[in-house]
Amino acid sequence: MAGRRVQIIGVPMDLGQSQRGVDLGPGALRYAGLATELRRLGHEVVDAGNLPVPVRDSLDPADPGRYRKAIRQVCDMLYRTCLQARKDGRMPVVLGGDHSLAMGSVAGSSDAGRVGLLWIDAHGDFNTPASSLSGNVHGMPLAALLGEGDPELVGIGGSRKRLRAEDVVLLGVRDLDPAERERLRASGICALTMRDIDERGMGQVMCEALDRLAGYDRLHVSLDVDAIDPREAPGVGTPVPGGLSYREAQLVMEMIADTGRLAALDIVEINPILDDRNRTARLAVSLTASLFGKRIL
Ligand code: 6HN
Ligand code: MN
Ligand code: MN
Ligand code: MN
Repeated sequence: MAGRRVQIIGVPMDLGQSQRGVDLGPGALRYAGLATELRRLGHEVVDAGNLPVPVRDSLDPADPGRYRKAIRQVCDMLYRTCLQARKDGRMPVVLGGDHSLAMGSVAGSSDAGRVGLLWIDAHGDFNTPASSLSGNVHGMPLAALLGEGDPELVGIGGSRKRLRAEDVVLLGVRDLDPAERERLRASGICALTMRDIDERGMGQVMCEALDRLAGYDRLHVSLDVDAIDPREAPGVGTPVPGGLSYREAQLVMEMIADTGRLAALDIVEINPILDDRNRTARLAVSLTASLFGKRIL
């Protein structure tokens, strides 16, 4: 997949969760050499800088809405930015920031026509305010994209249901809240869990994921870095043991690259404050390189 035109969009947003530091993710990914690596692979890269995101300390910490209004505004802005990037012939690569930003980026992808969504995450992000134990919005974006939950979040980028259950594959799941788990089971979403990967191997599971998404010309990949095992990726706010190994994660990216159908990428939930000398961001850059066509041989 040589010669893609890419637009990097930073979204330094930490409003969707409680652990501070994920707003520093875009810088960490840039310092780890994301643009350089993509250019080395023959892609043309424009870095659009960061979207203006309210600093959390400037907002009311007692906000009963958990910053939903501000998150909504940022996501609406990201939605429009992604649409414009596509109009300019560029593929959006969105640097988070917490995963709530995907309500904007995926809405942008789905506006351009049918899109298959591969949500790579230790979590389901399928809570609604009613099912969530934490109240944190970063546990809700996938539900909102399917039209469920707080109308403020469901309406991002205009008020329609963005995706159907069959448009989505979840990969790497291993930590669901009790009510979220029931919601996910009832939804009909294809969730490929760590157990599936243990039993059948990553190669087989990725074949199944790509089979499910075979009817889509465009794939949106939303990579929550906590999908990867915390031994490899310690710089995340919600680490869960038992995640993807280094090679499993690379294979996921390599197999998506082979489809030639990548349409957009989010890289979210990197927390540089919790990281070990930017190791997690460097891993994310290496995975992005595989996704953009870097091959072993
Ligand atoms: N993420 N299920 C938990 C919650 O608070 O709703 C964790 C969500 C994590 C979200 O990592 O993007
Ligand atoms: Mn997530
Ligand atoms: Mn997660
Ligand atoms: Mn949890």
